[in-house]
Amino acid sequence: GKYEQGVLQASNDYPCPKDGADFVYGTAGFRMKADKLTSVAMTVGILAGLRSRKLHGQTIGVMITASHNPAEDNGVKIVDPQGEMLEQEWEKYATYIANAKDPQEAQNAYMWMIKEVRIDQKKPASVIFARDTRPSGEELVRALKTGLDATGVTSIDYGILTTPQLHYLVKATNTKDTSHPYGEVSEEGYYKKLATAFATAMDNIKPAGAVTVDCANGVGAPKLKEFLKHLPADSINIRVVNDNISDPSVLNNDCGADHVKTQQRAPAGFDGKAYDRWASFDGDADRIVYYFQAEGSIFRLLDGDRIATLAANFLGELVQKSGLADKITMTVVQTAYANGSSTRYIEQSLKLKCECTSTGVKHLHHVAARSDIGVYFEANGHGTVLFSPQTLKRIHTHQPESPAQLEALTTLRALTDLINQTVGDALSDFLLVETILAHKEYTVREWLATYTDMPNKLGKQRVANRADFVTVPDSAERKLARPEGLQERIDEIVAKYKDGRCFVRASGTEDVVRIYGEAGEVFDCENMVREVGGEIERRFG
Ligand code: NG1
Ligand code: ZN
Repeated sequence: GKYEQGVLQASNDYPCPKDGADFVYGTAGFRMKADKLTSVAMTVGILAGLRSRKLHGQTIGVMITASHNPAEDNGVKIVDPQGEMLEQEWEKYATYIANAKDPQEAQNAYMWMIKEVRIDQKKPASVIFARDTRPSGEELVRALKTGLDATGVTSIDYGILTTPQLHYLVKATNTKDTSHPYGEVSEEGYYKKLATAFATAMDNIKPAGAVTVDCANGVGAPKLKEFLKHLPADSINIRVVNDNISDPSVLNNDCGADHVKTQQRAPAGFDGKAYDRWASFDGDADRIVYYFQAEGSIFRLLDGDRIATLAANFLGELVQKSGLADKITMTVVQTAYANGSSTRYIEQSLKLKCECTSTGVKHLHHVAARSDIGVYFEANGHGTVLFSPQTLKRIHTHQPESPAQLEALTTLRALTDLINQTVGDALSDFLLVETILAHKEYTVREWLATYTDMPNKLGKQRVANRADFVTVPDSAERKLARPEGLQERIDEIVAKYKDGRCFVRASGTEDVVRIYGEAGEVFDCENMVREVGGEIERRFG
């Protein structure tokens, strides 16, 4: 073979830690304390190269980030050719190579992969990579590059980027010589695509007034500022806060989308007056939530459910006004954590189809990709809109029959470029929301008033073994199959509360089971979730 010697050498340079860390490629790739991750980054270089070779030299992406986690964490994640997440089948290969205990085992694992997946080592391999602002990223990039170089992979280091920017570049690279290039293959090209689309979508429309963006002191800050240079002055009245990327200790600290969503309160540095519009990105700028304070400092969150309903509503109107209503259907995809009122609003007011999937973006993305237009968001603010290739073609070839149809169609076309269709993208989603608010002349108050959230609570409970909590297949994790009898007990508790809904599942990212509940009254909701939590603690804690 060609590169076995290289694998041995690279694995010598970056040996697996002696304490035998059990690395697992999960929903967020590999993620942990950064100092444990060096050997893993090297093996990801090897694996990304194999993946590219297997796919006839198509370009694969590697992103180094730990998103909303603390600064001392980091992560490594592989991006497939169209900007999607790594195919599930390959997660176990990534796990397998990362856990090779010594150089010999690493070499064996590599050779096993070549045979198992039938990889032609003579095929070209191409990988592009980037990292967020975490200082540990530099060392991880060196390790990654060692794995790539050792196995003859052509690579490009894009330096510091947001996660969605790397996804964009992967797709742009792989489509550049096709009849439908996704965009110019550069960071600049990403800004130009968004800026042009935003300007078109906002043509003759008055911007929605001042907005403040909390960038979690992460990579979103410099990138948002860079993007703004591509917009004509006055096209948006924006202020960027929590933009300190020189002090790692402040990254995601008391700020950012995850903090705002989970704490249900404004970030550090919040100085908004009543009804001022604020948004928060997370640490790698793939999530966004909006919020404001009502009178009496009451905090109001406009989360992923709100962005999904806003987007679905507006896109539905545009499709109709363009004269495409009988040709294009739309689906909204949510998880069980979406507020029940948002689901009812989508089905009953917007009259759209709504589907529920398991937690995790890859599940939502997959279901959304089956529709003409698929709007998907997790409540935490990660999401986007997918247009099927056929729908894109329809939108671009449709002949408008009136000036009004042309106007709607022009906006709709611009939105297909404004929306990052590879992955949730805080910057792109931000521009989408700003566009919609401007068109609809909505203030945050009017946006919130589209429907009223059910009182809800997300609790968690430590248990002896969370793997004992198994959900019923195809239930979108809303029902437990095991432990035996627990679901029946939960149903009994829920039945006591008016309009109660409650489900329990094992977290994929924390050593807890999550308990989510909704009920007609705040008091009932609190009691119901507490009662279910108590039951679990008593029997399984
Ligand atoms: P888990 O820990 O499996 O519930 C959490 C979030 C998901 C998703 C993943 C990160 C909730 C209830 N769950 O999953 O939405 O963001 O982390 O991949 O917020
Ligand atoms: Zn993120």
